[in-house]
Amino acid sequence: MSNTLESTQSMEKRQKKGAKVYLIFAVVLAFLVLILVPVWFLLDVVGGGHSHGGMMMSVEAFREKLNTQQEAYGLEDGSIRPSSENMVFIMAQQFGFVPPVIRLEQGKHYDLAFYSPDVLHGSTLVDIGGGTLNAVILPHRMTTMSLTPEETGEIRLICNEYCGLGHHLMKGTIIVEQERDPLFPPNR
Ligand SMILES: [Cu+2]
Repeated sequence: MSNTLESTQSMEKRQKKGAKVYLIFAVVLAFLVLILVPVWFLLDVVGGGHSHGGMMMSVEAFREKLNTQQEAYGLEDGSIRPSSENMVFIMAQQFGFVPPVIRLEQGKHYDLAFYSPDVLHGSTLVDIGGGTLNAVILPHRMTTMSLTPEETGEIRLICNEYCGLGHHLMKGTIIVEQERDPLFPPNR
């Protein structure tokens, strides 16, 4: 009788010990994940799309790039028609994208460089070939995203990271224009 009692007690002890080991393991694992998530973000393991995050830049330096781009490719309607040979600079800020309308050429490869001068934003290109492209836009860092639009039409650009009261207003448009005849470039 006392023997059975003893073995039951030691079994309970063992079970408790086992539970403790599990608990410690779980806590350690939770900590590891907690620490690794920001590291993954920086290494671009999570976040999706073909995006590259991380190049630090001052707001002034990025504005300078925007101005140069506007002078070279700005159109009267406020949109830009950039060359695929240069990086396309886009400011993601509270609460909009600058420039708000970007004209790209069908079939050309573009590198879009997003930059946030204020808080964390996320840029999502909706409806490209039935999918979406996402990038996390960290403040004061330039994040690039590659895109080769195959179909003409409009691609919506929205913010996917709550960034304040006007978050839902944060929208832009990419207009994919027909492939151009290199001998007859469009009027600027
Ligand atoms: Cu936002």
